[in-house]
Amino acid sequence: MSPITVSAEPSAFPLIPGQTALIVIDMQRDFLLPGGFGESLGNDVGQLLKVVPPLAALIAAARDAGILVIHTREGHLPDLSDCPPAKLNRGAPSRRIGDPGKYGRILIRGEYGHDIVDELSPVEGEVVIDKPGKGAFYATELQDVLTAAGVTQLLVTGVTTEVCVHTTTREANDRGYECLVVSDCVGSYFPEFQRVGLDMIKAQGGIFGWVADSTAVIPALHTLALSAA
Ligand code: TIU
Repeated sequence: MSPITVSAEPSAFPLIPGQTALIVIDMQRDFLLPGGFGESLGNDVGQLLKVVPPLAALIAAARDAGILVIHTREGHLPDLSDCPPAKLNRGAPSRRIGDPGKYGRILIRGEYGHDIVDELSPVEGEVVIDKPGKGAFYATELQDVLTAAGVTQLLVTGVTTEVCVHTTTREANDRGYECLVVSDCVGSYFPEFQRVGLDMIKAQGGIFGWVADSTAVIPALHTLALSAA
């Protein structure tokens, strides 16, 4: 089957049937919910919550098209043995990884706050990658999952744009994947980082990826679903 092109910046993005996956980065309660870890650090979680409706629509279109959906969660083992001191000791001393929070121990695997928001829950057959770092390739099985599935094209979504989305996109680009970052399906606590973060990806002829809105990607997924039917 020939590629379906998505209108994107800086150029059209080839969405190749059988070789495309959607990655949903860290849409966790700890980052998104009022009263959670993100908000306790002084962040405006509304900036992230607005990503949920378009991302839910994009995930639904990806499921219809039969493309692989991969979710990631940032977090650590309960004994924190996978959390470097450099990460643990950073940030507000009152709220550190592993401390008790409104939704359980902060960013600890198995806690309520560590899991994905209800609206975007993975369904059976989808891959969930637990990652200790910002990038989804570091110390995870992601590369093996993508290789086994024959994936070369990634639709990248989730939070936050300039942290885990950027790190993962850069890691993927260096590993030879073509990445389309879906602009309204990624979010930052900081509006200026959102804008500049997206600009940085597509600058210099697409220095480490492409950028398009979900209104450009969803019709392409619908075309893919029809061609697969
Ligand atoms: N997922 C992710 O981006 N983790 C962060 O810690 N992001 C912040 O912006 N803090």
